[in-house]
Amino acid sequence: MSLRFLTAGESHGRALVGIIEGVPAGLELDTTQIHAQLKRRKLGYGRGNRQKIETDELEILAGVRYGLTLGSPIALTIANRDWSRWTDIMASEPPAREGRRRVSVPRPGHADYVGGVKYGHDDMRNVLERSSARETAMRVAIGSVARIFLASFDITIASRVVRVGAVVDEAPLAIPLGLLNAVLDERPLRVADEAAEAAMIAAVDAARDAGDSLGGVFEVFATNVPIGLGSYAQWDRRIEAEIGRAFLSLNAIKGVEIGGGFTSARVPGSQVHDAYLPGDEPGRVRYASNRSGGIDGGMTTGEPLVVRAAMKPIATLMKPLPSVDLATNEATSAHIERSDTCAVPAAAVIGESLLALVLAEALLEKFGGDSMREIAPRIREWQGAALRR
Ligand code: EPS
Repeated sequence: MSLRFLTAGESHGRALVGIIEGVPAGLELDTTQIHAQLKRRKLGYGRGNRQKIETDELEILAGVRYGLTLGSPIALTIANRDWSRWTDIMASEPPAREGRRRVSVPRPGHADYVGGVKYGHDDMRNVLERSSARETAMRVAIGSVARIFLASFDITIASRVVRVGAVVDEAPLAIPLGLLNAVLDERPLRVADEAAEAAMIAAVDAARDAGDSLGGVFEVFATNVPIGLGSYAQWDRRIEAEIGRAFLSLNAIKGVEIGGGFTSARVPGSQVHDAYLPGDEPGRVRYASNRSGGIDGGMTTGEPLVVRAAMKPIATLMKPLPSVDLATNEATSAHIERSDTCAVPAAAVIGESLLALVLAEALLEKFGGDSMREIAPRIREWQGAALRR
């Protein structure tokens, strides 16, 4: 494992904390680029009020000196501004008075009930504080370090939303991948087709009015990815396995597709596999299509990576489902926490960071090295060879 990271922190605790280990020395890193990604995570029509409270101020506590990584673990924190209103409820020391904001009625679809059983928590706030999607702010911060590493090699990542609830954007993507984020960061739901986005906005409004929530589907793209990342040689080195794991680790994700995904299961091979055309030099080919989503046989092909993920609707419903008060075993309505109606655009932005972490790990695994000075020439030489195809 060339690159690994951990996060810590509860949604209304003092702060989120993250450590990323394995970043090569000599990478230019400043908080401006990371803040820009954290800001993008907060966007999206249907996001809850927490996004208005938090400013996601990031601090680098270790691993960087004079704007350059040292090769040692990079430690990051993001303070929770909401903490100032939760200091007694989320205090690490024993409280003067117990019981405020205690949760004994689990929200169907969230971690509350199963987490309470697993860890022996009678107060399920001990579960929901960590299972909250607030944690994804730190995963975006850490993923942004990986993204900055990839950008050194012109590998870029973008995303779009293709479904919210029953409404789908089925129009062919007309925006070049290199412009996608610049255009869609300005859109309420990150949707390329504006007519479809208007229908999605109406669906979000209807869900909010009904005290309900909506999920959807988003796509994440990576371009200029070198050929040959991952491997067919061992099950756990197939890069689509790492991508699937990364995306399924994100709150509320219930499905992941690479390229044609489930469509590939419905059509014959002659309409799935990407034919080869003569390349610009012996030994290399050009692809007639990219239905593989940039991955064949466990390895990147050099074509754009295309990952699609399905997000279930947010579990907190303002018109709650039936649940049980586990303190009295009486049937009642589920607990309500402040929440979003729809967070699919946020999940798309978070997915960009998750893909960046997988690709950074795969690059370091193939090209090795402790410093940018050592690694960069190898990667650029490989990219040059691939581009000459
Ligand atoms: C979120 C933070 C949370 C929620 C939401 C998204 O903050 P709070 O609980 O204080 O409102 O708003 O989390 C969920 C929808 C969830 O199910 O966990 C965030 O930062 O993305």
